Amino acid sequence: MRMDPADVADVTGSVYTYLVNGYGPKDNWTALFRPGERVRLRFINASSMTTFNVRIPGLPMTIVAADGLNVRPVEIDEFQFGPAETYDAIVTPPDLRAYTLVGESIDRSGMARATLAPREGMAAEVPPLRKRPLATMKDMGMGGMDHGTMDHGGMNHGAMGGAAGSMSGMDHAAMGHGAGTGAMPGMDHSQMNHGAAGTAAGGMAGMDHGQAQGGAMAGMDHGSGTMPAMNGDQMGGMDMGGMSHSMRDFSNAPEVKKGPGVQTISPMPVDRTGDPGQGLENVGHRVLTYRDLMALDRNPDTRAPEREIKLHLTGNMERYMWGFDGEKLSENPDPITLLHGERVRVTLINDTMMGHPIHIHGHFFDLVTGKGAYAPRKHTVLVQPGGTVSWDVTGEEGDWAFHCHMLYHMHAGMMRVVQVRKAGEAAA
Ligand SMILES: [Cu+2]
Repeated sequence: MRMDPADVADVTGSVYTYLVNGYGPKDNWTALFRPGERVRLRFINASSMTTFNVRIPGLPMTIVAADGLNVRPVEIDEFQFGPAETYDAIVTPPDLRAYTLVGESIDRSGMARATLAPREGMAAEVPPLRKRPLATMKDMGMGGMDHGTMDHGGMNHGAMGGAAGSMSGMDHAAMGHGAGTGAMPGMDHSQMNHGAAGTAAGGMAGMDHGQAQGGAMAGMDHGSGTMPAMNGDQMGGMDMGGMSHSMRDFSNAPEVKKGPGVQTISPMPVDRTGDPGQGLENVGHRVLTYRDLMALDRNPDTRAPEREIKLHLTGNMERYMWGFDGEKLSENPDPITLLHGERVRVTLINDTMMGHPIHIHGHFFDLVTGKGAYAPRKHTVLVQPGGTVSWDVTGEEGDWAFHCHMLYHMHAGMMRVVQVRKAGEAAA
């Protein structure tokens, strides 16, 4: 199992120049303001493959619309958005100075840059790219890990000494292994596949179970620190068994078709609509989350859903395969069928380690984030890696494209047709 925690974006700043309104960073597209004036900025992620982190250092943004529909104003300092998402922000630059508009790609390999200024020719400091984020436990679908009970029983460290070192860059600080005592005292390793984590000595060399308390791992004494610095050699002969397939355990996803197109199944995916987005967990200022959004107007349809459709976002990052439920469109051209006017809950489960902006044509859906009749309505939602998102939607007659808005993911097959018909009318 190769899970590269640095594989945050498919196409990076090494090949892309990120643009604002068609202009590169050095062109410095500039919009003018009068100090004290309220300015509405509409941010449209019109890229084919890039999730951006957007901020204007020194200038708070008040988000007033999402995907073109009004939301209750919420003031933030940064937001992350995927291809096809839009946010409208009100800013009120107070003084005669310039501000840099920063659109940093999610992997921090490059930046779109523009300027807000009182006069042409002014420019503000352009902040350096921040440190590249690495995938966390949550990004690997282990966000729902039960911290209450320690169960290393099924853990297979047997294959852990090995070669690829594909987890060598893994952020153990975020995993809480480093802290040992507090962060993950009850971590259930039974769901965790370290099996193919990387055979290289040092593949997980930084992993420190030494301080972990109360482990039930037979024959392994965490308490006394017999393994203060776990590494490939030390783990080489250990086989706790039962873990070899747990990052690809289809019993967690009975809807998913087994095959090479499914590299991982999130063992414990969680609702991540309250998270700020990959890499923005600790940036030290306010970052928008989907849970901050609330529709300004009452939702047009507030009925409870009559049924639920679960769809897994699946992929193989090594082979560049993407699909829904383990199949690309060409393998499963059958439409997802709804009745006109039918109220359906769609739950998306991201079994990959990459965020996917999932988009449906012809509809706005109501994100299920506890906002009742004022659910934020969108046409695209970025499903965080290892995360889930639910939305309720009312069928509108027609044949509608439903797909990941990462262009290459869509082309690879992460796409279906949603076919909506009036009751009693045959499908075409
Ligand atoms: Cu995608």
